[in-house]
Amino acid sequence: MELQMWKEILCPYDLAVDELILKFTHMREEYRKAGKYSPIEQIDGRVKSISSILDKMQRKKININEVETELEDIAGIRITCQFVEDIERVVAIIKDRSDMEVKSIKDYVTTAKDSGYRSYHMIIYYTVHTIYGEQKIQAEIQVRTLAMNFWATVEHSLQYKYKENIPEHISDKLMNAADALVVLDNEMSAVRDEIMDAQNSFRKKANLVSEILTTMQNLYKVANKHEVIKIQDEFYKIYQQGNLEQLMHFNKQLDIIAEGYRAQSLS
Ligand code: 0O2
Repeated sequence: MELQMWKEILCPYDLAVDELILKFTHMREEYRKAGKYSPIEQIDGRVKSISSILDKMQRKKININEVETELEDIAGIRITCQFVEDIERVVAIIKDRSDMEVKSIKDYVTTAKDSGYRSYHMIIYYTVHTIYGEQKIQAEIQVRTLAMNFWATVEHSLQYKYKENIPEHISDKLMNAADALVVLDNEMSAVRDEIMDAQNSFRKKANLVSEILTTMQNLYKVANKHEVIKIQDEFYKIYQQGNLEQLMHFNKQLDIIAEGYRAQSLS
């Protein structure tokens, strides 16, 4: 097939990957802005390269006419989570969405592959709108923890070097590492609540400080400079004390002052 034809075939997959990355990234930001814990930590995506498509077609004996139906992972999204428990939350979110229809699932988290590989795979149908109209395509979403991702990334690069024949002493070590990562994931789950609490307070504080700074910036434009400097000094004092409750109280007081100036400017 000509290169130009490949580019045309792959164009809707490029769009799907861009859209899906944007949607999951936005989802993560929504959680964070609301001061909530996000089950999504990292999002990556790619359209399979033409050479990888050709390799897989050869390996799976797929005819060129059936490439889009038989190759389910031309568009690939990878969602990385901090904890194993987050994987099922992400899966539930995807199942619940009306713009992503789940076609099939492979749960290599409950049952790892023989290689030691662990990850949760979902094949979804996703509709994109191109200049030629709507197109329903397939995409693979891999959901895994940071630890599982570390292992898979390293092992994938070894597969690239050794093709199918990773030497036994290396695959033994990889199996040991895979077992160790299960232990690591379980240990991290045991302190999940602690870590989530710490991360939530950190984000809440960051959101609050950003809100306060925006209000102060607006006050600079309308309020008496001396008053703003006094408010600013007060803010630094409270910030240094590091007490979230006090910062929240300060933010409320600041809102009342800002509201006063707003009302004045309207009258
Ligand atoms: P790439 O380069 O990542 O795109 P299979 O028949 O097992 O080869 P299939 O039927 O497509 O693959 O489904 P499966 O098992 O769900 O695997 C899909 C993808 O999962 C693979 O895509 C890999 O990305 C990843 N994967 C599966 N098994 C392993 C493994 O043992 N180690 C690592 N590191 N990744 C794995 P591709 O097209 O094979 O590769």
